[in-house]
Amino acid sequence: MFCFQCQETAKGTGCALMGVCGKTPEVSNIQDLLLFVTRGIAVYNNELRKEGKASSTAVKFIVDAMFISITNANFDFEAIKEKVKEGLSLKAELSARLGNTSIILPDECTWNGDESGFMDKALEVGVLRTKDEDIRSLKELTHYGLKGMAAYAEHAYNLDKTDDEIYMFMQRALAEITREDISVNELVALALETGKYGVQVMALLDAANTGRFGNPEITQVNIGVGKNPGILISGHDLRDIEELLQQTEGMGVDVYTHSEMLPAHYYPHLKKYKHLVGNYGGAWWQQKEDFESFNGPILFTTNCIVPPSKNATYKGRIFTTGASGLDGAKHIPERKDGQQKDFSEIIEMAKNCQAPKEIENGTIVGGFAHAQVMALADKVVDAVKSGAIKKFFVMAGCDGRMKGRNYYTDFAEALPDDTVILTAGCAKYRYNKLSLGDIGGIPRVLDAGQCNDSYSLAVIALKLKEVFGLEDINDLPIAFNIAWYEQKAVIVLLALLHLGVKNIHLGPTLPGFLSPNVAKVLVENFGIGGISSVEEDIEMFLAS
Ligand code: FSO
Ligand code: SF4
Repeated sequence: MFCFQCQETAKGTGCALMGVCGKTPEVSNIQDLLLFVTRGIAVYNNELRKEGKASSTAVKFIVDAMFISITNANFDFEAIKEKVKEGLSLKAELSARLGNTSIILPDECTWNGDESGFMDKALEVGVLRTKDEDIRSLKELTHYGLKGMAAYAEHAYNLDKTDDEIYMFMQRALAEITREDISVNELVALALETGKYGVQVMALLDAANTGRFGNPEITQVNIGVGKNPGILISGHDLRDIEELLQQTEGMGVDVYTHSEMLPAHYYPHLKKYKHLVGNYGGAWWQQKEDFESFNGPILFTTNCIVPPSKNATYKGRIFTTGASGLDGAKHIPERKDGQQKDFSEIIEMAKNCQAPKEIENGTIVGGFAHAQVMALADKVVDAVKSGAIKKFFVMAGCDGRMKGRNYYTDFAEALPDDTVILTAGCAKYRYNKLSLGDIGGIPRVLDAGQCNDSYSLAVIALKLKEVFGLEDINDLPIAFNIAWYEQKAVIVLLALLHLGVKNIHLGPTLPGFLSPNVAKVLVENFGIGGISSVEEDIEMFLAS
């Protein structure tokens, strides 16, 4: 195995023996094979599109497969192997549909090995198949951006929002990645173009979420517990939580969110359910402790899963659905024929469980997505004009296990009182329970929602640029100090670069998949930087 797609990659360079995330070599290799087959499907469908014969099944397959291979999403070897087989039959179908072609087909298209050859082939087709480190770095940068894009496209798809332009780009980009003769310049352009579609997919998902559930609004979310048994729902899929809320209504079972599902509480059409009682625990990486004390079943709708320890008492209480998977956990199948997913087994289990143990109490506030912030625009603009707010700090992104992430708590605490933090994603768990106060009624931490709601932060920035009559987004009093972990953060970063944002600082470490030359391009052209000490960084941000 070789994997260096996330921030926690071993020694900052690559997991080669076992994933720090818990991914075994077998799972890593079969994921590599799945991506290889997926690229072949993309090449075929890209060609078929030119002839007006593209397959929508192929599009859905590509989106699913890319999402499955995101960090922490799917640890189920057998399920991924089945997906490879499905991909091979689909590829054969597309090849037949295309017939004779004048293009030179890559190995991704022509290989059709049977199951006995899967693991040998997998060893040839991973990240290290590309020998030149700069080409490899750029191909993977795009590849990871596409994985993040796939995740967001899948959530939008689940809410019946699709966008052919995005799918067409994904297939074209995957087809480009198969090219052995592609140049560094072509790949830089491809990575930046990925950012363009990153903005588009986040806008699509924003429209899907707000169209169905209403605009997020300021909400106090309970972090304590009630007396009923509960179901804990994690991940990012709002359609899943909606159906779970509908199916649990009147059943004497409460629903709690975990980690990235917290922003569900901000949406009018989800918060109306009285039995959506609160948010339980901390960020994804704290799940081993949180799940023990929760006492009830846990449903993963997406990443981030931490495989449970051998002696974990909650192992039998884990369910997965969608792109997520874990060996030993029950997987809830997809919707069929317009029917909802069937969560009855989880609900029955919950009824026989004890209520969650209280681990904290009180509330946290959120719901500051673009519409809510725009509703407060006059107040915000006045505060900036009067000097009450000197600077905004975008601290969106992810949380993770690494000790160095204490930096973000210390940074938030050390920021002067006339600054406001704009956040989205699970990065917020490093400071959303601190008492940072408010500025004239505007809380000093404004949480827009999930990591895809970084789109909201961009919309807010663009609006402020307009209000202040500025030419350049970089002239705003906004600093970007972003924490990353997995590939959704990569698409958010590429999207911000596409919007022209410069001088983004990324931590706690720079991506291991950036070769020194590619890192240099990002530093020289976009001012991308790492982090140093809290004191030095605050001084640097406030001076610029
Ligand atoms: Fe966090 Fe995990 Fe949302 Fe990521 S829960 S780390 S960037 O999946 O997607 O913010
Ligand atoms: Fe390592 Fe991250 Fe890959 Fe897991 S996802 S194997 S931790 S680089």
